[in-house]
Amino acid sequence: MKKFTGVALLLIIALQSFGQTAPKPYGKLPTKGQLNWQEMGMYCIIHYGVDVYTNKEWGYGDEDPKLINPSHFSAMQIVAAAKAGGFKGVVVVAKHHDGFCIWPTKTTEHNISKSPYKNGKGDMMKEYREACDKLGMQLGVYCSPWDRNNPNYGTADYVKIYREQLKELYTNYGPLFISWHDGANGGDGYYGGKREVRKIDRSTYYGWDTTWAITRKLQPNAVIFGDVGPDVRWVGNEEGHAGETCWATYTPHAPDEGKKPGNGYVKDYEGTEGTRNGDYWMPAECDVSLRPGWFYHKTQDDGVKSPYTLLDLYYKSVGRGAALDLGLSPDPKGIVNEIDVKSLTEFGNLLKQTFALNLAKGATLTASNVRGGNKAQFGPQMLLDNDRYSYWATDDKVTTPEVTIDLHTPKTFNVIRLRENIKLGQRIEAVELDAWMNGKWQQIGAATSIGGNRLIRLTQNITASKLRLRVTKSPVCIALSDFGLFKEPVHLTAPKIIRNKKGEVNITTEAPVSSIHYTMNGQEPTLNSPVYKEAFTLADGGIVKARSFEGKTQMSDVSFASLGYAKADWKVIDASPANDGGNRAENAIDERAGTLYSTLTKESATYPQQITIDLGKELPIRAFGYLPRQDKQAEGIVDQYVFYTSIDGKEWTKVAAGEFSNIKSNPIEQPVVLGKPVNARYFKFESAHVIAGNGITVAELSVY
Ligand code: FUL
Repeated sequence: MKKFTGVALLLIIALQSFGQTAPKPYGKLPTKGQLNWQEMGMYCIIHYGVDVYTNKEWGYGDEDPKLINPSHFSAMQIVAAAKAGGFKGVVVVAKHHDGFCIWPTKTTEHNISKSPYKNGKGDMMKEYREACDKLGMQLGVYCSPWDRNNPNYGTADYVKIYREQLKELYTNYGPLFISWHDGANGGDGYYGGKREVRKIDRSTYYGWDTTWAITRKLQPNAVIFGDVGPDVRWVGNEEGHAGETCWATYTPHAPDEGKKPGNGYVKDYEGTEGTRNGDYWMPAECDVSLRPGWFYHKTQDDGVKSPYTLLDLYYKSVGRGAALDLGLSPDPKGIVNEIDVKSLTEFGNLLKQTFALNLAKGATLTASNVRGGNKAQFGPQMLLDNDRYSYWATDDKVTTPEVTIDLHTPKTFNVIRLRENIKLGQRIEAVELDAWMNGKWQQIGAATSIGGNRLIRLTQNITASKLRLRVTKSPVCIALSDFGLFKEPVHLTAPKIIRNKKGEVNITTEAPVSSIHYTMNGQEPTLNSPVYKEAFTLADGGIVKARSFEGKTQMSDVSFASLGYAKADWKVIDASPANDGGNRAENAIDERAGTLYSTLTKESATYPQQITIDLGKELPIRAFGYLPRQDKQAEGIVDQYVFYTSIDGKEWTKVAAGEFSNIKSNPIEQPVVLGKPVNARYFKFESAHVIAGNGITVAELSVY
């Protein structure tokens, strides 16, 4: 009997301290594929295809496969560029909206075998597979659902073709970590020569459930990305940032009440924050391009994001529990341009320098509560091992515990990292962080929605030897797996370049620096370049590059502005009536991106609508620029345009017409380069089509 009680007692103790007492999971939980995706944190999406040679963002579908003849295509070089940036994988655009397939598919003739590349024997997907294997990178695929080439697009036959394409990609190029499904659809296209608009029901046409079942079967460990997931959701912008609060759970909603949401048919702005206690574990992916556009355009060589801009995006995506999906754009030669490689490599180095050393290593941690008193399994020292799934847990009733971190000696840091063991769900809603400074606790930071990864980046360096983390809101007991302290290398922020309506260029910095140097010949500013002392006039426009310096050794990233003609003497001489919200036509030429010319009305509008401008004198014109509204609204954004010019304001010549591709998701300035330069004193911007609403909106028009 005695023996029996002893064994039972031991058993009870054992059960209490191990396994059995682990907290109950909370809410929706990630799958194996989603855990892998979370651990990756960042990957690149590669856009290379016919658009590189036609200088478009969305090909029409009538492009000649013979355009694909790159002299130096190298999947190794491209994947290595991503790796140098610290990225863990690549998503390859195997087919974009233009329908051209970069693998020898059996589903359509419109593929690489019809191109001169390797005499029609090429297979770029295979080359990416091999490069990823050699470099230890993961591979994913993007195959555009919208296909502007396929004659069957819009019918059930096309959906079968699309699924066949996915099957080929899944079968021949796995293992894949992601299958990426785009929601974009502009309607019109070549469609086998019909050149017409084809409308689909975005809620039902693709039969997503059936398509996803194919992914599950052939690539069970891949996550499926789309506006509606189901594994990873679109964050709702192409700027690369998630919400300050960002939940891993999400319930997508259709724009129209009672309808089923689908890719391209969702209230996409809701993806930025996600849904607390949403119906699905569906964390956000932040896709953003290294360049202004997704495809390579020579004219955008100056627009490559700098290492510190990328670092900022890293904090706003990966640092908010989302993933960073950075667009790389191989050039016409078929490789990532050296400007891009330089920025990627420097960004990768910045990440390494920042995160190599966890300054909290070796600290003594004291928690206000440890689950079941079982320090060996649930104690706070679990925060400092490198295991994302070992964790500090509290008793069921304790939801707002705190832990002090004694660093023993003063440490200087500006980044704090927190992670939950997401195998038990996303639990914590808010935390606050204090440092022991000048004899008392002082709050230095706070965060909401912790999840798989949360980085708090302080605007100042803090030096302290004792810290305290307080969980201030959680519906259940906590399961926190990581506490990190890091310090970014010292850096100067790049100056801002702004031109006013008078044509004066101002270059400013957030804080004083010892000097700002600038160039106007396209070259990188050095200490030998002219020093910026005061505003200067740049009537004819040009490229201004600036950089701040502290002493002789420390320098910032280069900032850059491509400016058109100054607008001091410009006048609006005619325009479709502005609405009564004060959105006058003059706002389109006031050099302020934040003000709007708008003709939006509640009633239906009549098109075309236009704005006509007098430049004050005759000027040679190479290109126009249309900057859409920058306030995240879609109403009135023009996606089909015509530009006219005139010498005398009476006789007009149509000099350009076309489509602003992808302007909804990526509302940057749209360049319209003329076939050949023209001389004119007047120009007219006309539109007969907008992406939403009745009427047009213009943030700014420029002439280059
Ligand atoms: C968008 C597309 O329309 C763009 O062209 C690009 O491929 C981007 C990644 O997704 O929705």
